[in-house]
Amino acid sequence: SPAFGQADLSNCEREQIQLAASIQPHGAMIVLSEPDLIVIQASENARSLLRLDRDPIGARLDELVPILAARVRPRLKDDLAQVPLVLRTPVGANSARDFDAIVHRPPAGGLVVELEPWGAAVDLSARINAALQTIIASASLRSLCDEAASIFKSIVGYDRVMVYRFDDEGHGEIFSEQREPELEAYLGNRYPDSDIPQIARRLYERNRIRLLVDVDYEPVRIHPRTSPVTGEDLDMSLCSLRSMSPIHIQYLKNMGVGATLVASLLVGGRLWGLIACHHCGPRFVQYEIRAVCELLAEAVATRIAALESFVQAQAELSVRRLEQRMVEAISREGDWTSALFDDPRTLLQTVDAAGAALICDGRILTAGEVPGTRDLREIGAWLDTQPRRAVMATASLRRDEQRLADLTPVASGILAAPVSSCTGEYLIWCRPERVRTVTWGGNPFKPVFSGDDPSQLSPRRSFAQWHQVVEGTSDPWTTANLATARLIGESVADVIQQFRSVRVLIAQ
Ligand code: BLA
Repeated sequence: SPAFGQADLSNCEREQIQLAASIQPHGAMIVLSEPDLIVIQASENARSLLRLDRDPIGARLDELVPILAARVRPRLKDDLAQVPLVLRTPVGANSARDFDAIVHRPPAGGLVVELEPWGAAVDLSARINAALQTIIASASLRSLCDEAASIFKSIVGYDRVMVYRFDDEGHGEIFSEQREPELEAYLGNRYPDSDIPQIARRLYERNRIRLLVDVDYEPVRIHPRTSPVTGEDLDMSLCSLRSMSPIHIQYLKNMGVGATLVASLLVGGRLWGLIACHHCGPRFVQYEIRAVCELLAEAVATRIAALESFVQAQAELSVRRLEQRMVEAISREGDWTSALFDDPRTLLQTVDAAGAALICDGRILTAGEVPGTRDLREIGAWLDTQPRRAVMATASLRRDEQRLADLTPVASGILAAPVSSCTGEYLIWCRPERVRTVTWGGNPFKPVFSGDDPSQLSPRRSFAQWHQVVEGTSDPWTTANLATARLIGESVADVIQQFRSVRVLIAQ
């Protein structure tokens, strides 16, 4: 894998971003051996930024910054592997200046102390309270994410705040946005999964908030580069001052962004999305406020989980009602399919499909946007050739069956449930190709740049890239969609079986 800063666009997804070996210059870092607290590594700006009276390497913390040593020592038995300890400490000759000392212990050992300028005390308790109330009261994902963007904008004051949401394949969408009016809107734009490498995503699951103070910074090296104790590069996964990937920085520069603050949204242990704040010029946010952002992001993520499970519970309830309507229809000796198709909202909305069709008893019934009858029979015949499951799904029918490529505009995505043991009998849902459903101010297909030089990375270009990646696919079917489709399929299969046995009885 390419070392930090050595990646190009051909291998940037493997860049070892946690081994940055450098920091951003607004703070300084020292690494201490334990338990004697001797400085074994330091950022090259430590002496000047902290106004130390000697070179820190090899010095005892007790002599270098006695007050910090006195505060850190009693906490050495704490578990500092996941959650850092934060101590506001005067540092420097004659205690020149207050710093936030952010202390944690990376897996290989050694104690990392990051020192950041300490801003004036702020009392955010009233705002936090109000924000939490708003988050908890949000009744839909839409209002929750819109509120989250406003809350973050008012607390951190960046020029643009976006809620960036991932789909099941890792592609991203700007789901909510608050911005200064003079900025171009990104709302609704979508970006390929490759814009945020897997290594970065794993890192963001552990380190929930990242600050980039000034895209034009000169990284400050850590010296010596490898730890004399472990012989390894420092694992900077949990460092606040970690220098960021030059490729990503180039991307931000191309976008005209000066500074970023990004919080992770973890739902059910998965990176659901990001709250990304962008500022046009440099911007620093002190630790205390970042901690508030982390807390609020956690509250937003918890609310997302609750709303998603509520939506799923609602879907299950509507399927139960649907089942009841079908059973009633049979007992009235009417046509049970009317329960499905007279008002097809349950059928379509519970799985977010644009169209649905039932192929059964030699008939085809449809709702919404579906291919023609003959094409539907072709789909049924193709499904017969596939491994039989309670639900079968594809987001790209064209990729799975070239012969059905013409159906892409209406039925890129197919979700199907067998409704009887007979061949060719299915309940089928369709989704259109998703490229059609997104817009960009201007023509996304117009080549903006070509070549694979990071200096040309831009949101517009990566939006166009996204189009190439997802061409011929629908929005992916989610686990929840599959679960709901399975329930509906099973209900319909039950009803068909009952109906057929009733017919057999009547015929006898
Ligand atoms: C990281 N790329 C990121 C992050 C975002 C984006 C949001 C996370 C930054 C953070 O959490 O601090 C992408 N940002 C966007 C997009 C928009 C935006 C799409 O504002 C649109 C409005 N980036 C590329 C390519 C590569 C790449 C092609 O576009 C190489 C594969 C790499 N992106 C890359 C790396 C990181 C990143 C290495 C990690 C940065 C770090 O944490 O050091």
